[in-house]
Order: sequence, then C-alpha cells, then structure tokens
Amino acid sequence: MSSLNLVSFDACPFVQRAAILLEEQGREYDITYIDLRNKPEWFLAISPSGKVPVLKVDDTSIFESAVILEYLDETTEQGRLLPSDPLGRAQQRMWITYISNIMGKAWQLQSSSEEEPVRNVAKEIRGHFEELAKNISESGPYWSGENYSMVDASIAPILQRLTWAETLEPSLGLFEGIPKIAAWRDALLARPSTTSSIVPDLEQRSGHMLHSMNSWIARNFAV
Ligand SMILES: N[C@@H](CCC(=O)N[C@@H](CS)C(=O)NCC(=O)O)C(=O)O
Repeated sequence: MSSLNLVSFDACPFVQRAAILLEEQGREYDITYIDLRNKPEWFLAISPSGKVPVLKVDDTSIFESAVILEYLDETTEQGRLLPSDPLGRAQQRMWITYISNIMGKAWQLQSSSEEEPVRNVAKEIRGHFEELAKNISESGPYWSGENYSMVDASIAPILQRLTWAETLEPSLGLFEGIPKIAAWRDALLARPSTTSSIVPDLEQRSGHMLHSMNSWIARNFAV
C-alpha cells in the first residue's frame, strides 16, 4: 500500500479538507507541517503555486485540495463519496468549486484589518449561504441527505472557521435567518472527522496569527 504524507500548514482549511477525508476513510497518513512565511526549497519543488496542501503518495506529489479529495476517493477501500453516475459527480464537483470560492472570501473576512471590508464580505458570504440553502437536501442532515458526501467534507473547515469568527464578532450574523445552513453546520461540526482533522489548539493559533496581522475581527483576541 502507498504511503501518504500530507504537507500542511496548521491553520489551513484547504489542508483540513484532505485531512477530513483521510479521517473518514480511516487511512494511515503522516503530516508534515511547514511555515508558509518561510517555505522550504523541497516544498517549492513539489508545489508550483507555493500552496498547501500537497499530498505525497510515495514519491509522487499531488496539489490542489479538490484534486487530492478525488484521488483519495478513487483509491479508498471504504465506500466512495462521489456518486457513480457522471451527472451526480458533476453536480458535487460544481458545488465544491462554488465552496472553494467562499473559502477565499472567508479568509478575507478573517484577515481584513478594517471593519467595512469585513461587513461587505460577510454580506457576500451570507448570499452564498442562501444559495447553498436553496440546493441542500430537504431532509438533511447532510448536503445530499442522510449520507455524508464530498460536498460536506469540502465545506466543513470553512463552516468551522466562520462559526469561530462569529464568536469573535457576533454582530456578523453570518448564519442568522438561514436555519438550513445553521443545521448543516451543526451536523458537520459534531462529526468526529471534523474535529480530529485539526490541531487541538486551532482557535488559539489562528487567533494569535490573525491578531498579529491586525485582523479586525481578532482585534480583541487575548494574546
Ligand atoms: N486552490 C488551493 C488553495 C490552497 C491555499 O490557498 N492554501 C494556502 C494556505 S490555506 C496557502 O498555501 N497559501 C500560501 C501562499 O499563497 O503563499 C487548494 O484548493 O488547494
């Protein structure tokens, strides 16, 4: 069996997507943490964009979180998360791409140093949540209903971070009035793969990092 090594940055939600799937699949893997402010040469040699995650499969490297998820899904001995019919697969991929765009906005929300851009991007994120709410299964608790899917693994890290962002700045109201997204979030945050795929003190580390970057939402974070 191939060895798996996830090259990671401790607070990265894109890395967490891959870690969630590895946890869901019960696969053995190692994690190598790097400092993104001081990227090692060996990392730049395997990550042309200079971004994590990279999954090393023996001596071969795969970058881009959505591609890593698909590789893991195709090579698992457990049940696959992507559906077997091409249209079902296309639909999941399209929402995963949609969610990746929200992840960029969530980072703007966390890192902006002024209130106005944070409020503006919060409004955009709420708009995306409303769109997702129109498309999530009626029955829940997950995207497609009873069964956990690749869309769930893709969004969990960002729902987790935005929930935390709201504890820092409750007036953001990101989930207010969108009960389907709040319920989806609750189901995903209660799932063991979501909690076991992060470093235990993620909030503390993220809080320090954001505070040191003059993040507006982390302005009162106790350092
Ligand atoms: N599209 C990429 C995005 C990954 C990404 O943005 N990773 C961030 C950390 S969360 C990164 O490595 N940033 C380093 C940099 O841009 O220099 C993916 O899905 O894997």
